[in-house]
Amino acid sequence: MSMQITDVDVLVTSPGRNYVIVRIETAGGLVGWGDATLNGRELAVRSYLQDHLAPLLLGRDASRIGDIWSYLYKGAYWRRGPVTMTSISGIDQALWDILGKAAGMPVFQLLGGRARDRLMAYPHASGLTVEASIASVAARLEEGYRAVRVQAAVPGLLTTYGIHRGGGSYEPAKSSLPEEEAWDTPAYLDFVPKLLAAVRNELGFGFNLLHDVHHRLSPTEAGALGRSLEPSRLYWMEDATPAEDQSAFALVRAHTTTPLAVGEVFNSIWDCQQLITSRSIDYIRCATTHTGGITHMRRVLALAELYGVRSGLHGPSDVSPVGMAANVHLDLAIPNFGVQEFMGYPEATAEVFTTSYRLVGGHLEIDDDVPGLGVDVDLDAASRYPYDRKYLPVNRLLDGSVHDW
Ligand code: KDG
Ligand code: MG
Repeated sequence: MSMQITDVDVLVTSPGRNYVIVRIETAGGLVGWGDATLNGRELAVRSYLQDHLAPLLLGRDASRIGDIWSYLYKGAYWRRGPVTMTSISGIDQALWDILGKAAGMPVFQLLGGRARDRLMAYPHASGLTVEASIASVAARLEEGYRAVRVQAAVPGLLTTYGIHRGGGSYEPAKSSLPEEEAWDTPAYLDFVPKLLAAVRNELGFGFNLLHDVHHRLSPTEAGALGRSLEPSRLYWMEDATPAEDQSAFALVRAHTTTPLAVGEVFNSIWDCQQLITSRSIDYIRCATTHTGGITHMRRVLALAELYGVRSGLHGPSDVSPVGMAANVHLDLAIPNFGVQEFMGYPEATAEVFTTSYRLVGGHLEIDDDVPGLGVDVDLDAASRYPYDRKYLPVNRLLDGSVHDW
């Protein structure tokens, strides 16, 4: 069967939120799908793919995945960055999908086969009050989850990351121009230990509890917070300080035994190198979609394994079901799996995407007999949901200065 690439298409669709999807076709008639969604910057990725990568791929052998990866990465001269790496990721996922289909095997088999039967997933729980947040965690436990991330509205602030004011599910990129949120570090630092202690008081310690700081603190503040959260025995404290300052995490680490997770805004192994090799973190959280695809993520995860760092791959609604499938195949095959984030999707997403993985109770399971990534994309349904410009919010301190969001 000819593996020559004959077509590369990029589709931007918005069934409830925007997704950028790559479709690659070979002369032998195989079709591969990849996710290249970059929340709030979708059209930049589409252009990078359509205008700069597609012409380089036509006529190449789709099975030379590693070579194509290096050609696109090293050949650009301009390395790394979210737009470049998300674009390469979309191509890479589609090529693994094609290889699996050519072999008649799911991608996790090509990666070494199942290392576990199912994946522990964690969803989001939140509320406007401590009581509502506890109820939200309890509802998730009722659904069968063994790990839950909890956030709650900080008293005195009009908006808080992770909370939907009007009820319903939280979606951060919601307006056609960025909404501005207000942030007060002292109020947050005072409130969060009480929130997590209340959750443990009410619901006990028989499940994994996670919290996302979303890059808001200095290393000293984060160290102090981590220490005050120790009695609540978190599974992890996420993104405690802005992620690009790798050495900051050693400082946080020195002050607390609360496990640390970071990486959702990273896009290459170089972003994680120091964090992993200095053992400053416990969980690495890159998304396969933003970190160069399966080819690059498996290197990140292999490096992490060497230093006892486990996976907690990013799985918000802005990683499409295709990108989530790539996460799931990797999670299934690696030795150092920790947990998989699964935020869930807007309802209309299911009209466009079908997957061979599914949520059963609080775990992700995947079929053994569906080759490739096991995803399908309905192009007619996708065309009913055109691109809809949406931005993530911007954050300001109470004095008006821009702060990390
Ligand atoms: O696009 C931004 C979201 O992916 C991010 O806010 C979600 O922090 C997040 C998480 O942990 O899922
Ligand atoms: Mg996060």
